[in-house]
Amino acid sequence: MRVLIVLLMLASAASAGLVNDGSFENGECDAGSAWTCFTETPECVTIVDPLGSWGFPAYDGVNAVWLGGVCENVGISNQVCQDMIISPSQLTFWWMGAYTLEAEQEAWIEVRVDGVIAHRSQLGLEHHTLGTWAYSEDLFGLIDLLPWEDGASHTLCIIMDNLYSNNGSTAANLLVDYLELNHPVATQGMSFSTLKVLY
Ligand SMILES: [Ca+2]
Repeated sequence: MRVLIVLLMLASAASAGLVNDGSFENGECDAGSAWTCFTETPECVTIVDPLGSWGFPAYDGVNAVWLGGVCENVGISNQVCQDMIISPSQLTFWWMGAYTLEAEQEAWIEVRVDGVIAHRSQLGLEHHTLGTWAYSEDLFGLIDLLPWEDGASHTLCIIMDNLYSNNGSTAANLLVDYLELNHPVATQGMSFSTLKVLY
C-alpha cells in the first residue's frame, strides 16, 4: 500500500524555505555570491569557511557569514545585502556568537529592509555561544518582515554595527548561516486540505 499525503499551506501561496544563496555556498562576495558585501576592511573576507578561524564548521554546507570581529587591528562593522521578494515574512537563520569578556565594547546586529531597521539587538555575553549553532528565535526573537510582504523586490541586509571595540583588540563576532523565509508560527495556517490514499 502506498500512502500519499499532500499538505497545502493556506497562509500564503509562496513557498517557505531557504532564500536565494541563503546558505552562502555560492562563494565569496565577489566570486559568485548572490549577496553584496559591505565592509570597512575589504581585505578581510565576509563569507568564509569558519572551520579555520573559528574551529567549527558552518551550520550548513561549508560557508557562513562572519559579521564583526577584528581585522587588521580594527573592530569592523560589515553587512551582506540582497534584493529579494519577501514572502513568507518571518526571517529565520542560524547563528553562532563569539563575544569577549571585555566590558568596553558595544555592538548591534540589525536586519534592515530598504534601509529601514526591521530588527535591532544589542549583543552581549549571552550571545557567546561558541561551538553551538542557535536558532534566530533564541535571543533575537521573531523577526517578522510583514510590512514588506507585498510582492515587490526589497533590499534585505544583515548588519553588524560595532560601535566601539576596545581599540580594535576585541570585538563582537557573529556567524550567520542558512537564512530562510518562513510563515510566522503565530499565524501559521497549515491544514490538511487534501488527503489522498492510493492502494
Ligand atoms: Ca552555509
